[in-house]
Amino acid sequence: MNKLTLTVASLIASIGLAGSAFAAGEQKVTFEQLDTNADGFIDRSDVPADHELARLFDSYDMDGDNRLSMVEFRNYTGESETEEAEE
Ligand SMILES: [Ca+2]
Ligand SMILES: [Ca+2]
Repeated sequence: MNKLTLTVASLIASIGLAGSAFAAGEQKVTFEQLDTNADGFIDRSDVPADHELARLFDSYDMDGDNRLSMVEFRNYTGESETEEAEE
């Protein structure tokens, strides 16, 4: 019986841990933070494998060049500034 209680307790503890880890992953990162080699684009290699953007990369790579420009990244962050349109 004690064993069961312990198991349940550790289960609840691990759910709590997973929950806080998930919350931390929800934090928005900036373009500069993800563009680790500072070439002005976010490549797949710039995105940490455990970041949600690694999963969503294709959906935000609008022109299919396998990298995210500032404009494409803003679609992800929800910002819709179009004042500095760089080509
Ligand atoms: Ca880059
Ligand atoms: Ca692109």
